[in-house]
Amino acid sequence: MSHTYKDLQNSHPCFGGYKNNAGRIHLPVSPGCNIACRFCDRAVNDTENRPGVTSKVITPDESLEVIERALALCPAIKVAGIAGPGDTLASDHALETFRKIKEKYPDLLKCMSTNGLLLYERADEVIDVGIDTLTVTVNAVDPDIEAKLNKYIIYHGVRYEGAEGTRILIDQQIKGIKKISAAGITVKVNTVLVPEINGEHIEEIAKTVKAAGASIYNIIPLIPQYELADLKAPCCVQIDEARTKASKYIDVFRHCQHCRADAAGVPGVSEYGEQIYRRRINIKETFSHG
Ligand code: CLF
Ligand code: SF4
Repeated sequence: MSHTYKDLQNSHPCFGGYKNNAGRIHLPVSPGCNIACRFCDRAVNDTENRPGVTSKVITPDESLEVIERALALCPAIKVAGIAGPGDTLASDHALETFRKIKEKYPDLLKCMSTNGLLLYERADEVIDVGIDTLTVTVNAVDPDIEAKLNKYIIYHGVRYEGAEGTRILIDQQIKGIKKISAAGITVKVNTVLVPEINGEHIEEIAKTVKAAGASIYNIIPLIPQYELADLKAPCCVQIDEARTKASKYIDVFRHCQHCRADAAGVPGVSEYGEQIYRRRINIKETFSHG
């Protein structure tokens, strides 16, 4: 059964349901990534509190134990999300985890977040598994702009640098969004706002992803680090302006809490990640979008 965008507004914290205090648990099962965002610092530690940051990857079976603990502590959790630390489609761990969740916790909404490089070719698997909500991070729809945000991609074992890679990435993202939304799955698009790079491009992204079938759009401020460490994070006024521009074309989500990849609880209200995951160790790893 697919959930309409309207239903989700009552049950999913990131699709408008924040008013209903619905919670989510993130399961950090996905290691490794197949693209190289210029703002993604792969050397992170457990004192950081950023999107996608998590201390360790867990197995699909461990996820079920984690969900059990999480539901005992926070019955408001209605959504099981996978948003990192790497890309959810770069390995099979996320889809395998969702298959297990479907069996054991059929009432939890299954929410997946991806960079979209493999979305089109893996769309049938995503649909079969019964993903309820899918988020694709689209930071530009122009390969030259995206090349300022992304250094290279690894696609079918080949490394493509700069605009050669971002052309493939954008093409796969848009085709993937079309296929997934045509199957009745509600799609959200996230964009990391980097005013100097994609600030003037937001309307174009909003328009393009809406036309492809996305229902809701979430603009996330850059956390300046790695190659983009010298840029400034957008201020509240810049974020608000970007959201207002985008809202001419698509519904805009304004309550993002920049969750870690192992967050648990009601975003902005309660946080149980520390208790549920028990140990957040200090290791080098990748991180992803939230
Ligand atoms: Fe998680 Fe993301 Fe699903 Fe939400 S978070 S995978 S869509 S269940 Fe939500 Fe957190 Fe913002 Fe993400 S507040 S970072 S938008
Ligand atoms: Fe990959 Fe996400 Fe990092 Fe980008 S931000 S390189 S998609 S893990």
